[in-house]
Amino acid sequence: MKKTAFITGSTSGIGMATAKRFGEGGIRLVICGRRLERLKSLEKELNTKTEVHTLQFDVRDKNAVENAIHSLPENFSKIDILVNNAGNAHGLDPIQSGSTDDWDAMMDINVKGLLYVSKVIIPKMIEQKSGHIINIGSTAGKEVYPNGNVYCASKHAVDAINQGMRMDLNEYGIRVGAVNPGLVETEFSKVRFKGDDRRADKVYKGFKALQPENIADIIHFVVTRPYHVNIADLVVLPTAQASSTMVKKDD
Ligand code: NDP
Ligand code: 8X3
Repeated sequence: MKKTAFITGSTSGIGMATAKRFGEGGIRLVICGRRLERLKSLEKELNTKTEVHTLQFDVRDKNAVENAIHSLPENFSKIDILVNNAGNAHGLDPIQSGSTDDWDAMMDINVKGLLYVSKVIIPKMIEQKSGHIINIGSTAGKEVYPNGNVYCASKHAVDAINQGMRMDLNEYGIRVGAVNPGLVETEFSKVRFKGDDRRADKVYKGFKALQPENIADIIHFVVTRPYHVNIADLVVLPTAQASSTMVKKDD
C-alpha cells in the first residue's frame, strides 16, 4: 500500500532532496516549510510522480503546527513516515558573545519545533500502531566544536529526544531513528552566516562535501527496509571529513 510521508523543511537542502527521492519512489507527500512559493513549485514538480499536499507553517508556532496538521485532507491524514528535518544553525560565535536571538532561534526551531510537530503526529501513529519517525540530527549532536555551543546543544537534544522517543514508542511498534550528517552543501551556511555568501561558500571549498541527494538516498534506504528493521542511529560524513574539526582540504 502507498505510504504517506510528512517532511518538515521541504523548501531547501536535505528536506527538498528527500521529498524528491520519496516522490520518485511513489511515496505520497506532505511537504512543509515557511516559503510558500518554493513549496508550490516543488508540489508542481512532484505532482507528476505522486500525490502532494503543501503545508505552510513555522515550526516555532505551536498553534500553527496543530492547525496545519489537523487541516490535512482525509487521503493525507494517515502519516506513515515523519521526517523531522526543519532546522538550522544561526551564528558561529563564542558563548560569551553569542546572540540571544540566535540561541532562541536554534532552541525554538531545532528542538521545540521538532517536539511540536511530533506531539501532533505521534498520537496518530499510536492509534495506527505503526509509523516511522526519522529525526535529522547532526555530527554536532555527537560532538561539540569551538563556537558551535548552542547549535551543538540543540542537536545533542535531538539525539536525546531520538533515543527517548524510541523507548517511549516501543510498545506501539513505532520505528524511531536518527540520521546525523556531517558537512552537507545546502543553504545551511547561508542561514548560519546570515546571507554572507562568501563566508558560507568557504565552508564547502577545497573538498567534496556531501550533497543533499546523498542524505536523501540514505533516508529513503532507511524507510524502505522491512518493518522489523529499524536503523536507529546513523552518522554520515564526507570522505574528507574525520570529525567536526578535521576536514582534509586541498591546499
Ligand atoms: P537548509 O537551510 O537548506 O534547509 C533548512 C530547512 O528548514 C528549510 O526548508 C527551511 O524552510 C526549514 N526551516 C528552517 N526554519 C524553519 C521554521 N522556523 N519553520 C519551518 N521550517 C523551517 O539546511 P539543511 O537542508 O542543511 O538542513 C536540514 C536539517 O539538516 C537541519 O535540521 C540541519 O540542522 C541538519 N543538518 C545539516 C547539515 C549541513 O551540513 N547542511 C549537517 C547536519 C545536519 P523555510 O525557510 O522555508 O521555512
Ligand atoms: C551541520 C554540520 O558541522 O556545521 O549540522 O555543525 S556542522
